[in-house]
Amino acid sequence: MKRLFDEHKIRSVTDLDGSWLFLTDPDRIGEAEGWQNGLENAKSVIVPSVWNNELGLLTYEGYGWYEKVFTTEGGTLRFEFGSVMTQADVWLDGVKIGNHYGAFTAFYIIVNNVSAGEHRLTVRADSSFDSKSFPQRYTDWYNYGGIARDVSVETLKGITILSNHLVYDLSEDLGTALVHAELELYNAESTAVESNACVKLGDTVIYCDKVKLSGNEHITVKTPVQEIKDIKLWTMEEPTLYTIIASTDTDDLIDRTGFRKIEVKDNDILLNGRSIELLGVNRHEEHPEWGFAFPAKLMYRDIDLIKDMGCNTVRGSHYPNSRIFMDMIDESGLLFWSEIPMWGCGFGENALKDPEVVAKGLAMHKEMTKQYYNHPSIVIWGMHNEICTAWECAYDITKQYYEHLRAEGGNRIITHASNHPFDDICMGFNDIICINIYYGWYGYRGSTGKLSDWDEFVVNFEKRLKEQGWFGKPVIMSEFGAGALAGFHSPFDTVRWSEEYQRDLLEHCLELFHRTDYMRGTYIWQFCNIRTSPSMDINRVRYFNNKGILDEYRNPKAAYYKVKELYTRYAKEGK
Ligand code: ADA
Repeated sequence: MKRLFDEHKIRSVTDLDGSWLFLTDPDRIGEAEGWQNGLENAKSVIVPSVWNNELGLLTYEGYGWYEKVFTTEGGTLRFEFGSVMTQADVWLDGVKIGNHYGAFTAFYIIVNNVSAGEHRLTVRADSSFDSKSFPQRYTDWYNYGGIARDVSVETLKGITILSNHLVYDLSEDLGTALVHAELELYNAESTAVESNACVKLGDTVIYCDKVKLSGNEHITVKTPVQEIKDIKLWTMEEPTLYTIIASTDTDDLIDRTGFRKIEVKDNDILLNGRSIELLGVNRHEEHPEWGFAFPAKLMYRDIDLIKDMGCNTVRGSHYPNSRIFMDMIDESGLLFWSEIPMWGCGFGENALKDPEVVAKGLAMHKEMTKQYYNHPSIVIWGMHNEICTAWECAYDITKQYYEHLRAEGGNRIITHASNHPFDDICMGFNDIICINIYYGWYGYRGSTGKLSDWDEFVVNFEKRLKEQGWFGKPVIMSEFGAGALAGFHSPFDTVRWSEEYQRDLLEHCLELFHRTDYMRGTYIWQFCNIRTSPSMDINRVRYFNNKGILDEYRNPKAAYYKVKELYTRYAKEGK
């Protein structure tokens, strides 16, 4: 299930989820031996899934081959893959048709002149790392491999719609919107075609005109600006969504959007003109049984738990989440932070100075903004997380990514999550300043390991903000927390790994950040425990990151109830 609604009523779509053949290729001999012409001695697996949950394959890293036979009426086909981890090579009937890098965004491949009948689709997923990988090998989540989100094949006819952004600008009183669409059109025929192209927003036609494209031509149409009155806003309490239907004589694309305004003004974050305090958690789209092939039913459960805790926002750490989850978030009224998997000190200086790596990150940002543009719940774009932002090379990257997100990312706040509060040189770009730091858990130079380190931090960081001229930008504590082993209790408040220590640390932090005027929000690390990479070594008991306020099966720890009490109170009293 790709979305919560049908994206097409005219275009014919065949779901390719379900049973596929699967074979590992640890010696990387498959292509030379012609596996793209048919897999032998393969087993049957269910797609979407990750292979690490198959018996004996938990730690398998490298090539995994998948094959599916399907039937088509023929013509121009568009194959869409929601997520292949991390690199995909794709063949149709033994002929290579495409390649994609990046685990967390969708990609598609168009093939013309396919004959009617049965065909074989082969995918080789590669989960291995090299010096240019995103993320790099050293990372604090599990490196799953496989086809983790849905696959489909569609038949394209005549002039078709590849993407559609609904761009809008709200009036001062937020009651009227100036809207236009950016429609990406493709002629699936090899000869010229003329067609009507229309865009409807709810019941209102905002564009309808004749378009003519030459054979296989690909264009983007920016439609004229229209004024829409009596806008019903997307708010946290009433997240009103509008359906956007783009259509031609032979094709369509359906999506949803919502009208809302997010802005930063005088040390404040405003949603639809109202000051908000971000009360959030970081969440990985991960479960020990399913890895990154996260079931839709459980997504709803996570959202219920997040809302029950009193949160009004989630950070999709550390990569674009599935579109269906974003549909649910749009409906929930939660605000969302979306980012790319540019994670941490895994990206050393060599990687950050490598133009290929930088370009890969930019390509990921481009895919994220293109695919997620219409989701109203996404109010924050995250450029990167905990790379060494004290370095000049990080400054250049940040500038490049910021410029792209500003130009292409719609009405969103742009930031990065920094663990360099005292020597970061990139914060000047950001609309809000976001800090990840773990006093009371990790030992930092100069820290005493006590919770009072936090109080000193708040004072010292304010000094730095003033020195740099950044004071006045809202500050968000984007990560802080402590590990707790579910079920381990201690009456002594200093015993690490106990549920009580985690609860008390979070209480200390939340109370301090809530009463600190220059701070405007918190994202606790983290919603629930996650399986992590063996590269984290003994730092991670059970090879899990245990800082969840729920365990990995979503059972609450003591901190859950404390967070719920505090977030509920903060929402009532305001900042
Ligand atoms: C970092 C990182 C998280 C997680 C966390 C931790 O801040 O961004 O992904 O690894 O540290 O638990 O140490």
